Amino acid sequence: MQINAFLFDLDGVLVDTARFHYLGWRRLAQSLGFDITPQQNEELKGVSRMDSLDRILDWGGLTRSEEEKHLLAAQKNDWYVDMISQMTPADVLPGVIELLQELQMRQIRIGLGSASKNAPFILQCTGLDNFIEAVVDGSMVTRGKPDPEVFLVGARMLNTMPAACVVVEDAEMGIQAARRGGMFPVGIGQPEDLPSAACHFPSVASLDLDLVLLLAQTDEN
Ligand code: B16
Ligand code: MG
Repeated sequence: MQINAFLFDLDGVLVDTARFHYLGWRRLAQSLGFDITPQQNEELKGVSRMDSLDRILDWGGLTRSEEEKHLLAAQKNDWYVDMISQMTPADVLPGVIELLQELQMRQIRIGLGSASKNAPFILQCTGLDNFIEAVVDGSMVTRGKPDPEVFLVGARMLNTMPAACVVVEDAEMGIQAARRGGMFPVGIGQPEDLPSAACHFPSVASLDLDLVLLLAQTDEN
């Protein structure tokens, strides 16, 4: 199948916002009397805001009512938005602009499938909104990754068949979402962290576009 669209995850692929999520969640945990480690933060990659909070409260051995949880999540998000509002085009990860330009030259359409409700704001701060035709963020879907909804909606917005899409993701749950949606999943990171990916690259800067297109176009899954 001819590939005619790429759907990108945001955090960990186009920009590094994981460090800001960590600072926000850590501050929240500390305000509740415990701490979270960088390893625990890794487990929150690609996980929605409320699901992240549930995991964190669990790690701290705490339970909170739904109303309290919404207040805690809003507090963390206020701190997080303060940090991401300082982002500029310089915060786009290496190799990303070059890849997006190359895709545009080859007339391959570009979409975003992110769990983050802040995705449109981050795209605007970093200038990435100039490249991305279809944005699907956490406020537009009801089921989080590994459900394929976020990518299926993106494919539909781009008028593309799922089998004609490549998904670029840094989280195993996102890779699984792409697989379930019938798309070709490219992992950014280490193979041991992304066992379901069809191929891997350590970073977007090292992604070999010709190789990905060759593999995706001959993929029989
Ligand atoms: P927000 P992605 C995800 O973004 C992050 O990886 C994850 O850590 C975060 O909790 C989630 O977005 C929700 O973000 O609180 O801004 O709505 O990797 O799917 O682009
Ligand atoms: Mg991610």
